[in-house]
Amino acid sequence: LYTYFPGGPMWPPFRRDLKYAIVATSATSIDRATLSAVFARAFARWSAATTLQFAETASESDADITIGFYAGDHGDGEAFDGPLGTLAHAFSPTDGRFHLDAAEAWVAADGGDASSSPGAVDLESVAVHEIGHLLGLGHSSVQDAIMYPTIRTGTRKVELQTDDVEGIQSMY
Ligand code: TQI
Ligand code: CA
Ligand code: ZN
Ligand code: ZN
Repeated sequence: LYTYFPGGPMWPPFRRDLKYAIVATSATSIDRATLSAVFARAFARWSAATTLQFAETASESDADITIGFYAGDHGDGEAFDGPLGTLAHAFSPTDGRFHLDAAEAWVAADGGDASSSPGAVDLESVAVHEIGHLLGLGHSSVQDAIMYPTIRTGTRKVELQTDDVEGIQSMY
């Protein structure tokens, strides 16, 4: 079953149009257009299940959600750890920070399977999971759910499952 973050933080009812900005990309080799497309697909999966809408903005000061790639200690007390281990983290509502470990071998698949190269991590799969956290979901005990706490490397898991949909629809 799905869970919430402790205390059940959520985006308030008058905030249904959320803007996100991709603010730190110098630490990844994935090009900007590909990043925009991957994050747009990941947000679209959650907006399809709720009344929430997401739009990318170029202006960090306009953004509710900020996305960036960082290596090692990046100033928020949650240092990244190099390849594998922690892949990414997101803060609970309404903080909006979503950080990805620049040291991962990120793969931006265009709808097909993730690369099977050793240690490859599918960016869209991690994005869909972290957006769940940004919206206030904790981890699920359902193994197929997007919000389950582990994923096999080299696999792609991007479709919301019934458990994820029930979790998010209980909030939004
Ligand atoms: N990052 C953890 C995560 O997002 C951070 C974390 C650990 C956490 N404990 C938490 C977040 C408790 C909220 C509540 O789950 S991670 C996966 C998965 C990670 C893991 O790098 O381990 C994904 C990031 F589920 F696949 F294992 C994204 Cl998809
Ligand atoms: Ca790592
Ligand atoms: Zn961070
Ligand atoms: Zn998680």
